[in-house]
Amino acid sequence: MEGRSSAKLVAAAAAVAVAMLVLVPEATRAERFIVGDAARWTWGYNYTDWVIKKGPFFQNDSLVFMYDPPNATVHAHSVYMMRSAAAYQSCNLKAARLVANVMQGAGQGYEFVLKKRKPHYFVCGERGGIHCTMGQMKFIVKPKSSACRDD
Ligand SMILES: *[C@@H]1O[C@H](CO)[C@@H](O)[C@H](O)[C@H]1NC(C)=O
Ligand SMILES: *[C@@H]1O[C@H](CO)[C@@H](O)[C@H](O)[C@H]1NC(C)=O
Ligand SMILES: *[C@@H]1O[C@H](CO)[C@@H](O)[C@H](O)[C@H]1NC(C)=O
Ligand SMILES: [Cu+2]
Repeated sequence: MEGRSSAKLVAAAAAVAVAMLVLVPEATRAERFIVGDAARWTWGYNYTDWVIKKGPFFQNDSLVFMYDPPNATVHAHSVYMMRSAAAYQSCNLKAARLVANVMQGAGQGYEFVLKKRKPHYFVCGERGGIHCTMGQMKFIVKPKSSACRDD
């Protein structure tokens, strides 16, 4: 009798453990990435290459843009989101949306949560697009569904 009820308890505990393993990760396993890692958000770093090495990215992961506010020796940077692949390709900022201004990369940086499963076209908007064209300060991230996270 006693053996059977403790076996039941063990089975119930195991069922709860399995349920938690299945349910918890989806809701909580968002990752946080410092864009460019040690290089941070700066002129001349290859962010396209960084995306290839860091990816895939999943929905609700976040990207942190870190850059110092401008002064006599530090150049200004910013973060814009392009509305189309064509604008991204040509670094045409006309219709771009400001994500973080030249001051917002300071301190802990500016955190952008990848809420939507669509391509996000990030660029630096400084010097009329020159940081985007010449400075390589541009990259595309298309988050996958978190259900596909397999690690
Ligand atoms: C940046 O990295 C990408 C992907 O690895 C590569 O295709 C591209 O040629 C690199 N750009 C430069 C300017 O080196
Ligand atoms: C992403 O986060 C939001 C808000 O915290 C949450 O409502 C949503 O279910 C999450 N989506 C995924 C796919 O994890
Ligand atoms: C400019 O900013 C950088 C980084 O925040 C800082 O290290 C440097 O001392 C500042 N220079 C001047 C001239 O204020
Ligand atoms: Cu820049």
